[in-house]
Formats: sequence, structure tokens, C-alpha cells
Amino acid sequence: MSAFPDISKIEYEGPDSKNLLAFKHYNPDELVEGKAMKDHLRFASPYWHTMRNPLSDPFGVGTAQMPWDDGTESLENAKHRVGVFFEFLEKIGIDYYCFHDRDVAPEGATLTESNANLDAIAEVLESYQQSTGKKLLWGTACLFTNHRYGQGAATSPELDVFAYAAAQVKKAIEVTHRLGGEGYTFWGGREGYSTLLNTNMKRELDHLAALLHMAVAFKQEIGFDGQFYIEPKPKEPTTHQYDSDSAACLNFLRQYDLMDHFKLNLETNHAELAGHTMQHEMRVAADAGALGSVDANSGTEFIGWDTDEFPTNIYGTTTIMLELMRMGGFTTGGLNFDAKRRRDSFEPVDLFHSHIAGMDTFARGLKIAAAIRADGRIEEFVTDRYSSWDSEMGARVEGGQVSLADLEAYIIGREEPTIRSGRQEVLESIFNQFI
Ligand code: XUL
Ligand code: CO
Repeated sequence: MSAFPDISKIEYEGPDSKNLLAFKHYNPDELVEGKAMKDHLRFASPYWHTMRNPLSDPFGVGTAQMPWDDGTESLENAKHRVGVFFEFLEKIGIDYYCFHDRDVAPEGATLTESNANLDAIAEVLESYQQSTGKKLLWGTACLFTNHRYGQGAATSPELDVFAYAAAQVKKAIEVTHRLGGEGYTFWGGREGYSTLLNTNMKRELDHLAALLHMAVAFKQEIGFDGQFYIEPKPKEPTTHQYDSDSAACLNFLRQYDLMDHFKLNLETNHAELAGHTMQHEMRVAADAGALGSVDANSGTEFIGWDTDEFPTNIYGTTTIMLELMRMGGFTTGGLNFDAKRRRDSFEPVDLFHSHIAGMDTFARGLKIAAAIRADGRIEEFVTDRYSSWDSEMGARVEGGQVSLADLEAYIIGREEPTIRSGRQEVLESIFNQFI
């Protein structure tokens, strides 16, 4: 029985179409810079928002209509939901998905029971993957909802909580491996603190690193070759999240000798909460060779809350696509819509409208980014801005071959240095020519 009987497969109809259930820009097989749109974008849908988010807020209950869901935490209901999710993926034309262990399968009374539930659901996911060709972009463990994780999981003051989290991560990696996942994400959940009056920060961070090292060892042991990601987020739920932004994560990974094993999964709304643009976060990660995947959503800048909105800002998706194309595109990663519909968009069809909006906005971002790159003026400007460094002395400085005294000798007797205009507004105008 179909969960979306009135909706057929969403097709590309072009920019002039008035059909609300059609793509205006996302044309999966259309080539951009010689590569199909779908391979540039590698869209994924997150199980937690698409299937499990009731659209509640701190002031009111959920509004989402889910006629296929009986509202219970039974295994039968969980199995049935998987079929609905794959029908959705097929109709919207998204090839990848992501999940947390506890979104797909109910938590049992004991860890053993939870693991058995997860195995039962993994079997259903596996068979739907086989029949539809859909793939798992990444899996993860939910280490933040249950009360036991209220003071952190890997950074809990309690050893037994740490052990529980370790066991949960082990199982989630196993299942991700079984489902052919291309990656596995660690989002810090409640890994952070509210006050130093009760917190030993050094010990907590050492423990977090210890868990990640164990995860690396386990991954090697079972032959899982998916990419590990850390997903930065600065605040919410704790006051000080340890993985606050790209730079903090990279510092942590370097400090604990984990750089070879992790890349970053960057989320736009988290970048905004960190007081950065997504482009900044992506550049920091890419320059360190650590840009792995993207949680493609957005916030409302002046709200200061993780609102997980669908990305509908063309300027924003253009900058994201520019950064991705600059690094040569995704390898294991993709654009996972870690986004939920607004509380007022409560009908099942709104799942389609919201994903169409996000996919079309990214398709436009991709086409615009390609046009900006083909035009070349912005890139040329940057290259030219640093051209003084292409001199012999510039090369020697960059090669670490000169001393302060060498530079003193070089500059004495020269004319006062001149600088050129940064032309920010010119560049913004050029950028806008393509929007
Ligand atoms: C929370 C968030 C998570 C991660 C996966 O803000 O982004 O859903 O993406 O745990
Ligand atoms: Co996310």
C-alpha cells in the first residue's frame, strides 16, 4: 500500500514549469563541467527528520501528519516505516540516506534488546537497498536523547556511561558496515559542558579521543572502509560544545593524532551558530584536506538557534558549490538535508515540497558556481592579488629559506610598499551577475 498515493515520481520539467511537484532546475543527468548533476550533488535524506520528526517545538506538540505511522515504538511499526521511507526516496529521486541507530529501530529495555531491534531493522533496510539501489551515505549512533547521556556520552563523568556509549558506537558501526555505508558520523551530541565548576575538561577530552581511537581500531578490525566524520556544532545542547567549529575539530584531531582517520561533516546551521559563514567552515576544512560531507540546511541568522531549515538561499548554495568544486567534489560525502519542514508545513506532501525546494536551490547553486568558474574573473583577481609572492623572494619566503635579517636587507632602501584595492564590491557585483 502506498503512503503517498497521489504523488508520482518527481520529474524535471525546467524553469518555466508551474507544476509544484516537479523540479525546475535539478535535472539529475544534466552535465555540469562534464559531470552529472546527481554526482556533483549526491543528495541524501536524513531518516530522523524525514520519518521521525513530529514537528513539535518547545511550546507545542507535533503537527506532522503521518498516516502510515501507528505512533507506537513497536518493531512492526519501525519496519513499516522503512518501506514508507524508501517509497519517498524513490519518488523524490534521492539516492542516499543517513540514519541514527535509534531513529530506525526502537531502543529496548536493555542494550541486548536494542541491538536485536537494530539487527531486525537492518535486515529490512538491506532488502530495500537491494530492491531499489538506494545507498547509505552514513550511519551514526544517537548518544544524546536517552537520560543516561544527559551529561555527555564519551565525555560523561561516569565510566559506565562511557562504556555504554562505546558499545552503542560499536554496534552502529557494525550495522553501517553491513549496509555498505560510505561513511560514519560522530556528532558530539552532549559532548560539552555547562559550567567548569563541575567539569574536568582535560579528562573529558582525553576520554573522547580514547573512544575515537577505539572506533578506528574497530573499523580496521572489521574491515569497514567508510570514511569517519566529526560534525562540528558550537552550542546547543550544552553551553560549550567541544567540537565547536572546523578549526576546533581540526585542533582536537591533530592534538590526539586522529587526523589520518577523520574528515569533517559540516552543517550550514552549525556554521552560522559558530558565527561563521558555511563557506569559511568549508575552506578551513578543505585547506586541511578534511572536508568530507555536508549537512545541507540553513538557519535564520538572527535567531541564534538550530532551526534546521531547508536550504532555499541561492547565494548560500552557490558559495557551498564553489567550495566543493574548488576541492574537486565529494568522494565519500554528499549533501544530506539535515532539515525539517516548518511546523506549519505538516502534510505528507510537504516532505516533497521541502526536498524539491532544497534540491532545486542546490541545482541552481551548482549551475551558478560553474558559470562563475567559467567566467574566471574572481579567481583571476585572487591570483593576481598575490602575484608579488610569485617573485624569487616570495618563493624563498614560502620555502622557509630566509631569515628576518634577509628580509631586513631586502626591504631597506626600497620604496615604501604600496597596496592595491581589495575591490570587494566589484567582486560582489561580478558574483551577483550570475545569480
Ligand atoms: C544535530 C545534528 C545531528 C547530526 C547527526 O544538530 O546535526 O542530527 O547531523 O547526529
Ligand atoms: Co547535522
